[in-house]
Amino acid sequence: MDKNKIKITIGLLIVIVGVFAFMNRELMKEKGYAHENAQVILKEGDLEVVLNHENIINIGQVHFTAILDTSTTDPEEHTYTGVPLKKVIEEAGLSLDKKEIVIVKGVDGYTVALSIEEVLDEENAFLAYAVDGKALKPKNRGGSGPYQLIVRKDQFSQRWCKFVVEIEVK
Ligand SMILES: Nc1nc2c(c(=O)[nH]1)N[C@H]1C(S)=C(S)[C@@H](COP(=O)(O)O)O[C@H]1N2
Ligand SMILES: [Mo]
Repeated sequence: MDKNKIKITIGLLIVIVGVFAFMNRELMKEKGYAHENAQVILKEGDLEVVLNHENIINIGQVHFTAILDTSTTDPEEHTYTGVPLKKVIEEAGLSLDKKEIVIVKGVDGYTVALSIEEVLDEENAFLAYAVDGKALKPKNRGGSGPYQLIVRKDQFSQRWCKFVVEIEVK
């Protein structure tokens, strides 16, 4: 091969690698991808930060009890494992300063809004990934995970967003 051909080949390879890196970045921001890969997308304005399971575990897990009460089950206490929602937002480098609400979305489009006061209360709003010592399974395996918002102080669990893929501060 002459020098020009080598240069063109190297140039093409760089472009291809760049395109794949870009496509991968876009894919990471996609909700279905996040759900399948136990990632959560955090948003503040135009800023998007993706946290993976390792990032979330590294925040420092806590165990807490909460009473699950759905339309089909009687109230029952469970022990959940997870991290305070406030710390997830901090881990992503986002600020709650001068914000009004935090919007949590599930992969099915279910959306729950929390006030900043609720999020600042580290005994109330959690991002859970296990219940009674078992990992929360994703939607296609009949679970409510891999992440579920738990709002302990809510009497009913309709605001406990299952399959969390996105958290936006506004
Ligand atoms: N992502 C998501 N989270 C959700 C829901 C939902 O449809 N999608 N339903 C809510 C309601 S109304 C209840 S009562 C609880 C428990 O619902 P389940 O009994 O269907 O699990 O989850 C809440 N979280
Ligand atoms: Mo419900």
